[in-house]
Formats: sequence, structure tokens, C-alpha cells
Amino acid sequence: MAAKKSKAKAVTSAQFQELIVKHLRSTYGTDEKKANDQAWWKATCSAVNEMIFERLTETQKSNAVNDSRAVHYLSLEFLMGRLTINNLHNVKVFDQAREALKALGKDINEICDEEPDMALGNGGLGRLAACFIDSLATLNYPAVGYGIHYEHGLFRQDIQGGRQIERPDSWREYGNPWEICRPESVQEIPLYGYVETVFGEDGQLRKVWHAGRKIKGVPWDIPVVGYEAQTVNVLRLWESKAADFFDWDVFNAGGYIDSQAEKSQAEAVSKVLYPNDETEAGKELRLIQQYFFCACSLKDIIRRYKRNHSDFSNFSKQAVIQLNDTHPTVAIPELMRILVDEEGLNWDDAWKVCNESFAYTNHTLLPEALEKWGVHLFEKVLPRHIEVIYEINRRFLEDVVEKKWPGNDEMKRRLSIIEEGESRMVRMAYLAVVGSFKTNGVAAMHSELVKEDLFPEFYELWPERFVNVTNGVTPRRWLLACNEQLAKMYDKTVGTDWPLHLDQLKGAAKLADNTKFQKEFMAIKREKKVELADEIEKLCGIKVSPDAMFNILIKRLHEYKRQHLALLHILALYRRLLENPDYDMGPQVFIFGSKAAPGYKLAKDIIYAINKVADKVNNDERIKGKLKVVFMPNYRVTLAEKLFPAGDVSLQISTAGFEASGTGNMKFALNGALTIGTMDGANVEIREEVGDENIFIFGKNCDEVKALKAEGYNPWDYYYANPELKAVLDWLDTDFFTPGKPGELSSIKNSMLDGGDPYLCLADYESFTNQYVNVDAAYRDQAKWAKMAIINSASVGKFNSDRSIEDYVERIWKLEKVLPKQ
Ligand code: AZC
Repeated sequence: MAAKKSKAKAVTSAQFQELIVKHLRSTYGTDEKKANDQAWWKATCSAVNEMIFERLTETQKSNAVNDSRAVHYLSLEFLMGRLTINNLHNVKVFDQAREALKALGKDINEICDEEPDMALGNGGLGRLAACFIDSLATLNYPAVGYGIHYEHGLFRQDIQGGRQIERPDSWREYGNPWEICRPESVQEIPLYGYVETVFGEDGQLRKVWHAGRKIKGVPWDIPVVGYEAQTVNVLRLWESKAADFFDWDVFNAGGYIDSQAEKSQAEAVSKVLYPNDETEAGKELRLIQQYFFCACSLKDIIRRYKRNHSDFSNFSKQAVIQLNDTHPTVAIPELMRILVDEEGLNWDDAWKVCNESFAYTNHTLLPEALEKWGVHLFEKVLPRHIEVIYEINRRFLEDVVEKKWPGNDEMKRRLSIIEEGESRMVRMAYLAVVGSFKTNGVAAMHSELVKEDLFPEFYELWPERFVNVTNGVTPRRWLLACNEQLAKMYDKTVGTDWPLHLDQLKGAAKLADNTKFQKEFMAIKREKKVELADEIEKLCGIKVSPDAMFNILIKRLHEYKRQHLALLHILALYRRLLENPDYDMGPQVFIFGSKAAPGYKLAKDIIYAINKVADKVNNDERIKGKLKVVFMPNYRVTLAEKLFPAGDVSLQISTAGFEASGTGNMKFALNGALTIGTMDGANVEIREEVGDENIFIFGKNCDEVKALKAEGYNPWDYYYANPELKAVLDWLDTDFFTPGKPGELSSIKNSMLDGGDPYLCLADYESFTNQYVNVDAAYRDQAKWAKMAIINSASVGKFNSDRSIEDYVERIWKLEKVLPKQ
């Protein structure tokens, strides 16, 4: 069915005003006089929820009636950020809400500032999941997002004395108006225990898992509102609870503490998000988290399927289950266990169902991110699943590997799902590939590397299973909602359909040479820079000029993302200015935002170094304000919404071959920033779209990186060959930036010299710093810059997450749109 525009009745601002007042009074027990901003915010949410819930019910009805095939997006992370402004836009009542609040004496932005970020994710992977569910709803595809209802999302970052301090995040401390608890769909999940082999009634041997413990999964639904769409899907997040809230026997016997211990152990499962980004968290609790949400979600999917089906022959026609990275891979043996042990299917039939239902997205090539779980841990926590995994592996090695490479034991050892060694491990990525009908990478270049470097033998076995789906971002949040001025300008220039058809921005590229258009475009950029400058002053006490070039590097802190390469460049600029106060450069501000995993020492040292360098540079009158450095604390979606529109230069400087895609690169380009970046991830495709002359590429490409490593990379060669590079590295050993405490920044230098510089900062340094001279020159020609910026913004329609979703639908999911009744 083709999607048509929503014909939902338009609400006037007067009606919206009435709704807000009604909810203030009848939902929140206050009134216009007494209400604080929290109450105003919640009443605004409840007002729009009236429209949202109606559509939610209609969507669910249509999906049930049509028995539609649906995608189930299993992800340990959904980095949603705030929902209010987005939801108001998507229901198309933003202007009415703003008017209504204004008439009630309230400013919509201040009211919406009350909303805590829903930070149930670390970085790119979690934010991608959030963009995808937005697009799925917008495109009217039946879809459910499944994840964990963490009590604490990603930690809040304070900066004290330049160092990162982690504080707990409590996003729902005072209640959250978006979520709906669904007690009717609670699930019970077994853990631990042992497996018994019994004779079934049919005389066949059967396996029975006697759980040692059970925990309860309580579903919370967050409505996911499609833009201008009738569809409202749900994000279903599972909260863990003790199966029996209270053990009365233990309690009555005087063991109150024990019964409380059981309760708190069960609740621990959904207590916190692991703050690791791209590193494996080898913890029992983490495996339980993974199993808990997969098991709850599968029960939910099967329960829904069974409403209309009496056997499993149509399961994979009705349900596709997307594994967002390896984190939910345990869903594969779990479905096998359910089908074989509980539903009585034979292994081959069950395997067919599994294999036709699962698909897997890989987000990284970093070896330390590829999950492996100890066999011992599995034996303890999921004793039946390890048996299932052994059987999957045995059949895979005997039926598939042996057939392709007869008698080749080395190949069997290499491809085995079980890694042999001192401690035996389950390779979750292999299990995911073997158990799925498709495996995809997240950008063209990355998908090639997935085939060539990560899973070459699997690619040889099943070339048809490997596909690419380049990432995208939702233009509703990353342009419409966060950059109202530019959005309005595009409305005027190309019409108002661009949030659904981002390619239409291309129409504005024709005006890239038009002086009036350029001026208007740059005036908007300046306005966003003024807003950011105010925020910087408020948060960091640093004054920056909106006329300076804003260079922004925002993403998780990781050596491969090379924030420390940017730091070397900043040090070089500072040094040039000190040596020659007339050094020819335009005023520049470097802005960082980044969280480091709490246990990642070097990443935290880099944050400290940036702050220490900032202290010195920002207060050095000799350089006359030509250079400023800012580290913005607590980078998160809400801060990102202020940063992307204000960037002139987007730093995307990972070592080629390491950043799977990147999505910040897309958000910057869309908002008219120019990229300085390596030939890595989606930068490669951005270059194709905007043209080589509108992007600043530097550094070694992926093949050159590999070649250099193969021939034996020696960072000392680069250190000695470039006096400026040597000088800035040596600077880090002195106490210039940390008075009285020499050596405080030495770990950074050491990582790039004694540590072998694994991400080739020194090898790429010269190319980077030279390319920056070109960036600076281009910026000083404002007409030229405006043209380039416009072309960037107008040319990145491809990176709309709606396009990504259509690619998934075509290449993997094969869904039909379902239009709910209006
Ligand atoms: C990230 C990749 O590093 C990034 O390049 C990509 O754009 C993003 O996924 C979305 O595909 N990976 C992660 O965030 N990985 C983890 C484990 O957090």
C-alpha cells in the first residue's frame, strides 16, 4: 500500500492550550499558577500523547488485522535523546504547541529543557538504532525495537580540574511521560541451573533445562512517532524484576535480608548500561543482560505470532529479527532451544526457521570489540545454550566446512564457533554469521572489509549472505528540529517535503553561486554559532568569537578516532603563533565533546590534556585570541543538537580502515559544515556526493595503512623527520601545560612513540596539518566557503536514514508498508 500523507485533524493552538491546561490539572494535580516547569513539560507531553496514543492503537490494530510481516530490531542500545520537540514536529503540532505555551506565558524551549536525555546507548550504534526506528515509523513499516529499560543510562560527565568524573544518570527519577508499562506482557526468564535428558512421551530423548533462578521482564513501551505518518510503532524496553517480588518463606523465617538480596540481584540486570564503546565487557552481568532482553523479546514475538499461527512453518515469513551487532546473538541459540526443546521441532526444521529469521549488522572491525564469551560462563549461566551452540558448531563444521574444504582441520579450527585455547571461548560474531541469512556492514568501504578481512572464509562459503547498507541519520531530528532557521530556508527554497525526501535539497545546490542565497545561508550559520558561543560561555566560561572558524570534533573518545591527532595540530598552531605573532591564520576555535569509557586510561588522559592545553591557550594574551580550545562537558544527543548546526569544519580523522561508517560526519555535512577527514567509513561516500573539491581529504588510505603496518611502521622515523612534530610531542613531557607537574601529559606522547602509535597519528600528522592550511585559506574566502558549505548541505540526501531503511527492506527485510486507518 502506498503511503499517503496523514489527514489527521489539525489541532489549533487554542485547542492545544486547552489540552495542556487540562493535563496540568487532571493528570498532574496542579494548575497554571502553581505548576513548575517540570509539570508544564509533562502536561505538554500528555497533550501530544493524546494524538500519539490514538495512532498507536490504530497501528497495532492494522498490524494485527493484516497479520503483517514485521522487523524486530534487537539492540542493547537506543540513544534516543529527548523526545518532546521531535514528537511535536512529527505529529505536526510544533507551531501550535509553541503558540499555546506562549499564550500561557511559557517558552517552549525552556519547557522542553526540562526533559532529561534518554541516554540508553553509548554512541554511534545506539544513535543509529534511534534514527532507524524513527524512519521505520515514518515509512509505515511494521517494526518493533527491543532493548533494555536501563534505570541508569550512560553516565553524566563532569569535568573537574580538567579530568572526567563519572556521575550516575537518572533519566526517569521523576517519572517519564512517554513510557507506558504493559503488565499484561510480562515475561519470566530462566537462568543458571542444569540440563536433564529425559525420554519424551514419543520415546525420543529430550532436553529439559531446570533453571536455578527466574527473573521477570516487565515491558515498557515508548511510542515511536513517524513523521507526518499515521504509524506509531513502539520501542519495547524490558525492565528486570525478581520473579517473586518477595520471598515470603524467607521473609517469615527471619531472612528479610536474603529476600531483599534476591530482589536486588534480579533488578541489577537492567540497572545500568555498560559504558563501553567498542570494547568487550567480559562480565557475567553483561551476558545475562544480553540473554534477558533476547529471551523476553523472543517470547514476545512468538506470543504475537501464535495468535494467528498454529505451527512454525510461517514464522520466518512473519518475523525478521535484526541483530544490532553481536550483542543480541544469544537470541539464535535461544530460538533453537525454544523450537527444539519446547515446541518439539526437529533440529533441521528449527535451524531453517532460525536461519531464515535472523540477520546481523556488524558495526566494527576492531578485534577488541568482537565479543567472545567464556565457555565456562555459558555453562554456568546458560547451560542449555552452550549445548545448542556446540551442536550448531558441530553441524556447521561437519556439513559445511568439511564439504568445502575436505580434510582441512586448520580451516575447521579457524572457523569454529568455539575458540580453543587455554580458556575456551564462544565467538559470538561467527555464531551470528552462521545463524543469519544476511550479514551487513554499515558503509560501502566497511562492508568490503567485512568480506575481505573480517570474515573472508565465511564470504567464500556464502557470498550471497554479505551485503552493504550505508548508515543514515534522520533529517527530522538532525535538521528540522535542531536547525529551525536552515529548515525554514529550505522550506522556502525547495518546498516543505524535504524532511521526507532529503534528495530534494539538491534543488538548493543550484543556488550555491547566488550571492544573496550565500549570505542568507551564512547568516544562519552565524546565528547558530552565536547560540553555541553563548552555551560555551555558560558551560565552560570561555568566550569565543562567532566570527572565528569553528572546528568541531564530537564523538566517543578512542585512539582510533584520533582526538590526540587534533591535539597535536592545535599544539603546532599554538607554537607557530608563539614563534611568530604574525603567523598568517584566521581566528580558529577547536571544540571537543566526548566521553571516555571509565576504565580507558589513555582516553581519559587525552581529555585531561585537551583541557590543560585549553587552559593555557585560551589565557595566553600573546596569541591575541587567534586560537581557542574548548572541551564541552557531558556530550550527549541534546548537546549534539546545538553543535552540529554550528560547525564550520567537521573533523572525521580516524585511521583509514577503522571507523566503520560514522554518522556525525553526515549530520555535519547536512548542516553545512565542511569535512576534513580520512578516506574512511562513510567519508568516502560523502566525498562521492559532495565532490572532491568540497571536502578536505588527508592521510593514508586503507591500503596504505595496511602496507605501512606490514612493512613495519616506526613512529620514531616520523618524530625525527619533522622538527615541528618532535617539538610538540616533546612539549607534552614538560610542565608547560601542567605547571609544577611535568609528565602529566606524557602518556599521550608515549602511546605514539614507545607504544608504537597503533593508529598512525604520526604517519598522518604532516598531511593533516598541511591540509588544514588549505581549510583555513578556504574559510577566509567567505564566498567560496559559502558555496562549498551549501553544496555539502544540499548534496547529502543519500544519508537520510529513510534511504538506509529502504535498503534494508529491499536487501534484507522484505517488508510491506502498512497504512493504519485514520
Ligand atoms: C559504531 C561505529 O564505530 C561507527 O563507525 C558507526 O557509524 C556506528 O557504529 C553505527 O553503525 N560502533 C559502535 O558504536 N559500536 C559499539 C560497540 O558501540
